[in-house]
Amino acid sequence: MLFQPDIERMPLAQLRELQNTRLKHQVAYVYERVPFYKHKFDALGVHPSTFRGLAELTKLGFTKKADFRDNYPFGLFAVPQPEVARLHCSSGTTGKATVVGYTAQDLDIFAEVVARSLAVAGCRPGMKMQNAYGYGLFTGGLGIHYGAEKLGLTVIPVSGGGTDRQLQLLQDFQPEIICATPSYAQVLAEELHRRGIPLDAINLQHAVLGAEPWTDTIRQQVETGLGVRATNIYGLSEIMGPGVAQEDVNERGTGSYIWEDHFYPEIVDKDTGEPVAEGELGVLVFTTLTKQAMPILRYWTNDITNLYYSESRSRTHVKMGPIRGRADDMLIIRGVNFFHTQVEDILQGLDNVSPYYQVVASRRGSMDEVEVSVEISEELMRRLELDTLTETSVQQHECLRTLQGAFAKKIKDNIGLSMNVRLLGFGQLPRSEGGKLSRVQDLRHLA
Ligand code: ADP
Ligand code: K
Repeated sequence: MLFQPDIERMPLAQLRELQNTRLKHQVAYVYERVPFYKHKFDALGVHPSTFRGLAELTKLGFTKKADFRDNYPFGLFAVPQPEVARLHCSSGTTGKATVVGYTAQDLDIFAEVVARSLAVAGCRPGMKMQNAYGYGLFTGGLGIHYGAEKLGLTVIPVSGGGTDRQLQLLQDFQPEIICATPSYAQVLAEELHRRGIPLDAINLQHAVLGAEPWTDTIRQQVETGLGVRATNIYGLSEIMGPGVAQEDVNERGTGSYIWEDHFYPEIVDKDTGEPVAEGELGVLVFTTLTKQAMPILRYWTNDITNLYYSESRSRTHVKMGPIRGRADDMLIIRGVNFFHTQVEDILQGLDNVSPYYQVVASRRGSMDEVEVSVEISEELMRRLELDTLTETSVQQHECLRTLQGAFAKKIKDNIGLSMNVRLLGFGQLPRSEGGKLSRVQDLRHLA
């Protein structure tokens, strides 16, 4: 099902024309209304009367997180406050939260791209959706909510957390869809199993997961644990919120469509800011094409991914690969760059481990060290008759030492770094409490 077939299947040439017209308009609009952009464009020698559109996009420089901070709270707004229908904040995962605003038209478009995304995820009018994204200043809850209503779903606005109630509602209301962060969907899958609730006591078919990086390791756990097909939804407050990009339920694993008619994406080199070749990894940069309250030109998201026009696609829009992590989450260990999602990826190929892990970087003397903690599976705990797992139990069981060695070797082979592997018992690592979960700790500045 296509929510907006004419847009979703628009021939690329026509899409480019539409983007070009919208971009020129957006540039003229911010030049007139937002002093930040006027000063910036004056300094860069860009003027709306001569700006040629997409061909000159890179002339516009970048907008960065610091620009939001410097203009806190409303300095980047392009409309007078009475025309702002709603305010949201980014969740502030990295530093001070940024404020974003929407006109009534922005909110309509927000709902439209979310509705489009949910349809791509396999949701159909008439289905029930349990929305376990946090409601409030975070764009996730309300963003999904209005898009779901627009598509014609019955929304259950439970918000994040409260696992007992979540599981109860899944059984009582029989929703076909759950929306959550991937780390919270893991918790729901795990708890369902732990409490012995059989899969046929619930009716889920689809899980729409986003707001943090995740890999196929989690997809597999959630899909089996909840009996769903799990797809990726991506977005960020500065640009809109969830619904900037969405993975197709029938094209899982091949990337997520970016809704290019509203959000123009680029990938640039994280050090030079220069555009990279199609398919190469780099920093994702977005330009809004239709925003009224807070248009943002060339926003440096800090998210690392790649863009490509995939062979297998039912829509014309570009796809982005999974977010590998944020540029500022990337650990540089003894000169080697790596993201925690690479560790997550490796877990999938290993037996007897759970999909829970944590990465801690520290410094001993002048040496960087990384410790990866991973939980062994519940099943293996049972087989070895262990309640908890300690260093001694690892020494006592040869199979645990083998597992530890195999994991360390896979890390070394795949990432190119030696890391200390610590095995933990099932349930010993922190779980999501309903929102985003941090899986990396960098303690090197403490040394
Ligand atoms: P914050 O940056 O404070 O977390 P937001 O709530 O706006 O604020 O979150 C947007 C960010 O969340 C993105 O820039 C990205 O880093 C992350 N994110 C959102 N969706 C996904 C996704 N599907 N996969 C990976 N990361 C995601
Ligand atoms: K953000």
